[in-house]
Amino acid sequence: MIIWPDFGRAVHGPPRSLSAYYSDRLLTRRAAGLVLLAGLLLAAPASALAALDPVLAPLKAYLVSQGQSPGQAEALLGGQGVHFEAKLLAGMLSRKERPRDYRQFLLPESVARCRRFAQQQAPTLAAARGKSGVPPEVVVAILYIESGLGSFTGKWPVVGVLASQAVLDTPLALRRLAQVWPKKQLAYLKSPQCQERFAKRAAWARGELLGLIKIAKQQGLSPLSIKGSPAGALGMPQFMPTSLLQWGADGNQDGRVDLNHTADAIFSVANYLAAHGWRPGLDRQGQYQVVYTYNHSQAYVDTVLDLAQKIK
Ligand SMILES: [Ca+2]
Repeated sequence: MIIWPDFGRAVHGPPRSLSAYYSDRLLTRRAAGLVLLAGLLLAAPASALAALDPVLAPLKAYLVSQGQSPGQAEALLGGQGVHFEAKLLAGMLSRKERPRDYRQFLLPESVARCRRFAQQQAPTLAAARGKSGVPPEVVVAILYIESGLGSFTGKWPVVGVLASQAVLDTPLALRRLAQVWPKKQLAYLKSPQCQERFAKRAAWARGELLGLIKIAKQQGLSPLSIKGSPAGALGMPQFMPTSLLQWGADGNQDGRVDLNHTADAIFSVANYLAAHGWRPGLDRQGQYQVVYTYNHSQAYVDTVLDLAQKIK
């Protein structure tokens, strides 16, 4: 579930309200935000911000406003490997998302791999079906397309990629982005459409960053240890953090949801689909509508349902 608010994919829950810390020329409360932001930066001890990438520094005040201690916020944003991912973002955001080629997922070897997985995990898949009504082949098809059944869950530090997206509505981030942005598309970077898109994405990413912090706390992990996709999606089903919090399920009943664990991943996908309307006996159109909530792509949904049919 790679959730891109600006590409029309699923966003779960309403956009988070923007903090005044982030008000800048992209938003309406421009002057007040800049003054407040400048004040916050000046008020912080110079040494405290030394380890922080200056582009990410505004997030510290936001995290503190959301209940983190200054020390926690600093440790997080100044953590190893955490910096503004200008090149990654320029690559992701400077062009329209290209339609993905889904044909590979329907090749005979893909189907064979899914069938082997379905056999190996038959008891877990059956238990998940018993609880949710979602058939094994649909769960397996989604896990295969999302992460190759766990082979590609992403190696990006999720704090860094979410924090980078969370400051997309600040002037400093835009300046850094402009340095690596394709020259032919610089006019777009400065356009109101782009600024509106970035403001939405930043608000979304701040919510996901808070979600990630919550997950880490629940699981007794450092948020800095969590790896995921370039957008911040996690584990075999590629849930965003807030989706994990809302629909993650503890399949192996060890008291925590670990989406890199097969049983938890299976139960979480089944739980998500059931919560979004999957019922036994749904026709193809009904199934389509449910899977579409997972990823707003026609090609994606068709491939999930076609692959499921072949696995069966
Ligand atoms: Ca578990």
